[in-house]
Amino acid sequence: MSHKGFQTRLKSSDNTYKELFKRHSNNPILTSKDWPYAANTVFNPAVTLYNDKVLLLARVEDRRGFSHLTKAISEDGVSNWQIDPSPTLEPDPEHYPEEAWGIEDPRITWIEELGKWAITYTAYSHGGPLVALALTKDFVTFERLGPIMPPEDKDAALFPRRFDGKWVLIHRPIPAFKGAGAHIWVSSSNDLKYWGDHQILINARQGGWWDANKVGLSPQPLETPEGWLILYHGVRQTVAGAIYRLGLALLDLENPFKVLRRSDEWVFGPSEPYEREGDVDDVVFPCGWILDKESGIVRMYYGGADTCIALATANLSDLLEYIKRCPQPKENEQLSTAD
Ligand code: M1P
Repeated sequence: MSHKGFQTRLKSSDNTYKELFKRHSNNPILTSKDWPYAANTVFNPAVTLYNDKVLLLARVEDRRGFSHLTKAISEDGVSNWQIDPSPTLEPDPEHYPEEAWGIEDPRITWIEELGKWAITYTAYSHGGPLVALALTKDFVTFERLGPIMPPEDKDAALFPRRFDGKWVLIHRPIPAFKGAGAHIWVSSSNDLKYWGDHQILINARQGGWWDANKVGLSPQPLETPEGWLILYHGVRQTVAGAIYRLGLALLDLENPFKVLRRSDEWVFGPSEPYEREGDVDDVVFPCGWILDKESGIVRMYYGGADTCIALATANLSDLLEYIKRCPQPKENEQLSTAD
């Protein structure tokens, strides 16, 4: 580790790691026990503000192992959740065969130009997981645009506006070529349906790195005065299984194909019992975050161990101060796996 790398480490004055995110004391804030109907697990929720309330669109897994999406709304984003009494968005394999084994891991982006929310989600079937898109005005009725990326591809979210006239999508394909690594890609489109200009945005590192071999976007990109803040997961394989942790990156505000900064360290990882033990141990997996503009507090909603929903908060100013001290990726580093 270079001296420069050492300076960007998250350290407190007592020589322990400084935590940017603080877990809520009520965690886990939602489990299957809170659900109005039988569910195996509730996890990996997308989040947006809806009528000034916090709206979660949770992944709900049934005892077949198939998932659907159900919304939960709360004034304070912590308690008194009004949960739909039945699935809000269900797989529809008759019309959308790519959803035969369920729909998973949504991300929500408000699109001002359309006056609609865009929901990107993983549709799962015999063909493998792929990225699908639906639009909604009310989280009651949904307009499906169907598959927008072929398998295997997931962990996708849209930017809320066009860049040079084009929509931009972040996503994570898995290459058929073993050993190539699963990287985060970025693509653009004129119409939200047909995508091109594909390129690697954030590469999975190699070897001993916490984010070696497989990374994926976590929540939707967050617009800040310094650039688009990106929270992504890195998957470390160990003899005891995988560990899902989170890192930060910053993209250029007017050109989201350009990475300005990327953290060397993870900034959040499984440590509490509800993150360490569940259907899949050692997983923290956010699919949404929201910024309270008045207080500058970012609320990150995440799945714990593929079993429950938890909340952690951070000051946007701390996140930006940290990421601005992180290394600037070298020219062409996005295409290189030499790390
Ligand atoms: O089990 C951990 C996560 O595994 C998958 O994520 P990814 O393909 O990005 O590694 C998803 O199934 C996700 O839902 C799950 O939380």
